[in-house]
Amino acid sequence: MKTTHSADHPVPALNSVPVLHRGLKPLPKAPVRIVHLGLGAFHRSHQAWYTQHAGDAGEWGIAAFTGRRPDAAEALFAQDCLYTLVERSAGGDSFEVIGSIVEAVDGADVSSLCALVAAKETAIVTLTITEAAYGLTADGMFDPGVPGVADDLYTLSEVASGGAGVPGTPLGRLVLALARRRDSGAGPLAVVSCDNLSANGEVARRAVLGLAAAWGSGLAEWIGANVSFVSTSVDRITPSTTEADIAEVAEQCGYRDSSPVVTEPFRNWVLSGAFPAGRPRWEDAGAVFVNDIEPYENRKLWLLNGSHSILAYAGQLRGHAAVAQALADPMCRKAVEDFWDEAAHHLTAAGLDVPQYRQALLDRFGNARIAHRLAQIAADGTTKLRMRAVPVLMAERAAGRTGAGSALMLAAWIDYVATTNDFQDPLRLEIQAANALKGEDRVEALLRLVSAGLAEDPQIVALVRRLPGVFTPNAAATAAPIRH
Ligand code: CS2
Repeated sequence: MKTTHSADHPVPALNSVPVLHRGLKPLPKAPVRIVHLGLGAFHRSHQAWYTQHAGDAGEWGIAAFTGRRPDAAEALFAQDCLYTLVERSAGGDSFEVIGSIVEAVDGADVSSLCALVAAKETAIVTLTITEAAYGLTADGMFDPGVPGVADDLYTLSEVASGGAGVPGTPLGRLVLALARRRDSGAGPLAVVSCDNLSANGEVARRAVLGLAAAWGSGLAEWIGANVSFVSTSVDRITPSTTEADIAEVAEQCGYRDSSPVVTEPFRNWVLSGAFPAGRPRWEDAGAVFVNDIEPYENRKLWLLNGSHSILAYAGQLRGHAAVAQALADPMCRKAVEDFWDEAAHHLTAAGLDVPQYRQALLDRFGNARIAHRLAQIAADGTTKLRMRAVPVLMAERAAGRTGAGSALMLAAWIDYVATTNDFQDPLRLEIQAANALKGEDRVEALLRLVSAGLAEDPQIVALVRRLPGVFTPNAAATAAPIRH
């Protein structure tokens, strides 16, 4: 339904027009029974979509809190939390208004978070807080020394003994809210991590219990007995929204939406764990509940996310900006296929159908209408490579092979951080310090930031050291790391 608007007839706001794209008027807002931390595009294209499509959607509303900034909550609040999901296939776009988010709140509003988590009706807390926000050491353990975490440990112990203060990290805030739930007697609930980490439920449990120890008075024990940590594998490619996307929605839908989300038609959600206070019938929307999530998790983290990281670093070194463009470059494509061959040796569980999954990935990545920026994927390399390159490299070496395909992902990252200052990483300062070193020391220091085990194996260091420069044809000219 294409519409023309003029100065006399400006485009109306989304929440002021009848919502036609679901073929019905907006449903009454569902009551809040899910609290979400990390209101971003991915939550809106994935968990909010599944909740809207659950058979009992009318009973499950989401209150979503932002992370660092209030902007996304303010923009959504101004349009009654409704937004347009643009499903972008190679052949065209389709539009749907999503209404499952019923409250959008600034993450800094910790008292609202506490009130909602302490409410009896709340059954689930979902998380998309990024891999880096779990504050883990390179070996995957809880790290009390991470700056935000250290501050929160102090704040939580102060508040527990009657002092003032507000935790700053999402998990610090969650621990405070769980303490309030215990006090209110509202009973058990499920925490569902939707971040790209292996065993993300277990990782979330470790991080929450680590922080809860600072509270004392048996909070960690209460969490251990009452909070279920569900592991999930989540999948839906969702690039950041652009001004052109906003203009397209106005043009095609005839209303103004400040916060549309553009995503691919494909989506997948595999979950494992208990929901002691109930859950939406997400299976109606295609979610799958399994006992053993590890094979699915590994398939997704290695094949999809791993190849994304190769394309992000190698692709940018080769002058590409988006996934489809990098994949069309034979050199990047070969690196992806070589890594997939290695990963496939360790994806042997029944039903994984790796060849079909690889083909589907080539089709999904090749959808050039999805402008998935490599710079977006390149962020937080130290944390991501730990999940994406290291397990395959280690498994290959344990099987007596070199692991050169996985090592190339690490080498591309090592080159990438040498050629740009423009990257985001929780260990940014440490990367810059390592970059100032020379030759083998530099490679070893960078590998150590990803995983201590890599740096301590001289054969791995030697292997990775031989690879830099592969994606930079003029490596000789650019080999010297830039000074930061
Ligand atoms: C990407 C993921 O940014 C990244 O690191 O690999 O966000 C990826 O697009 C999603 O996991 C797809 O489900």
